[in-house]
Amino acid sequence: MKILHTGDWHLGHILAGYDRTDEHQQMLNQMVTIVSRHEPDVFLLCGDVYHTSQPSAAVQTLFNNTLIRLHDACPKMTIIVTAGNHDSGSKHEIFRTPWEYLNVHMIGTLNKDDLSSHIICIPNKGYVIAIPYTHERNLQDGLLQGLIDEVLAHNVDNLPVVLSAHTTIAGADFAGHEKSDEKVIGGIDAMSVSQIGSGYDYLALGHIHHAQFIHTGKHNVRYAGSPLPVSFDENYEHSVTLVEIDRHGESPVCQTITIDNPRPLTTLPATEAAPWDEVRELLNNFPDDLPNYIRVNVLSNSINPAEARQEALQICQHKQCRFCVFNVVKPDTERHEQTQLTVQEFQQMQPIEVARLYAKDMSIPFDKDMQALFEQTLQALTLDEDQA
Ligand SMILES: [Mn+2]
Repeated sequence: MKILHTGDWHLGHILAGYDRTDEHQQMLNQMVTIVSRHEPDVFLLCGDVYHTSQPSAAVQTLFNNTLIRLHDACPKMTIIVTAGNHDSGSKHEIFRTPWEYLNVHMIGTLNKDDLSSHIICIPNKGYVIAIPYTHERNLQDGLLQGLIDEVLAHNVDNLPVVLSAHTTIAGADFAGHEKSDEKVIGGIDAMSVSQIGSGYDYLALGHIHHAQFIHTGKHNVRYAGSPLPVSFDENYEHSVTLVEIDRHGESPVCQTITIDNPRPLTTLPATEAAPWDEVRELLNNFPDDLPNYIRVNVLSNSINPAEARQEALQICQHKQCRFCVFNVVKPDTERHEQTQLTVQEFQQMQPIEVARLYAKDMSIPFDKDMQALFEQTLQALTLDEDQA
């Protein structure tokens, strides 16, 4: 069985106010080309089709037209699309029945009343157990193992068994994702790969945007990653994965196919932040004809970000690039000099003193107007408290 494993398309994503439809269109064209060239048995899209649960009509049309093009590029191919945490699971299934006429399976929500509906049999090729995003607790009580066992009981021909899920697996490289700690990524609690169960030949994952294998001793648990970067911190190569499995019990053979990004996300400088004079120079020297998105990291404790940002926008005005983010990074020494207080000291301070210290640490001017505003707010709050 040959599977094209992808996920996290995030169609409809707007980056710093810029519409990304053109890039998405070019990425989707590449998908169609890859399908015509490799003719997979299964096209597996593991969640986060859209960036929001309310994609525009135009974005939904773009996706639906793409499904038709993928089908036409390889009519014998089974297309499986699960919903991710960014998608609306119920909307994902609205046209589930008509799509089945084109061998497209739209799996949006976990159907606990009919779990077998998640098993998709690809005649003479293999099985795919397609699980959409669902709260992690739903996956931790042996539910997946039950489904795997059900497939194995029927799999008399020893065909390959693939499981797909949209979740956070502990031990993955989460670079590029916002995290509250090492356990919760993009709002999904991490689970260990052993909690998923065993007996599958390949676990196709969505949610983490960095393409990677999860270390299990075997190369059979993988995030395909997103085909295009969604944030500036996803500064790694983006691709899809072509997976081939001969028979149940045999190791999958994986090949990554790079997706070209017509508008790369570029951070200036590429590594450490630098003073504005240097960054301005980099921006001035940035080639006029490159359409990249730009983020700058400026090292400073005194800069006026509004003014400097305006200057950056002016420099970019006559270039093809799209200026996005002006990020001010404080020098290390400054950051370390931040005020440290004991709990006792803190409790003895007046609110205005705390505010003054905070403003100093954050390099926010705390002038007479700000002081007056603070006193006013404090008074209003104290009044509220008294009334309550
Ligand atoms: Mn995603």
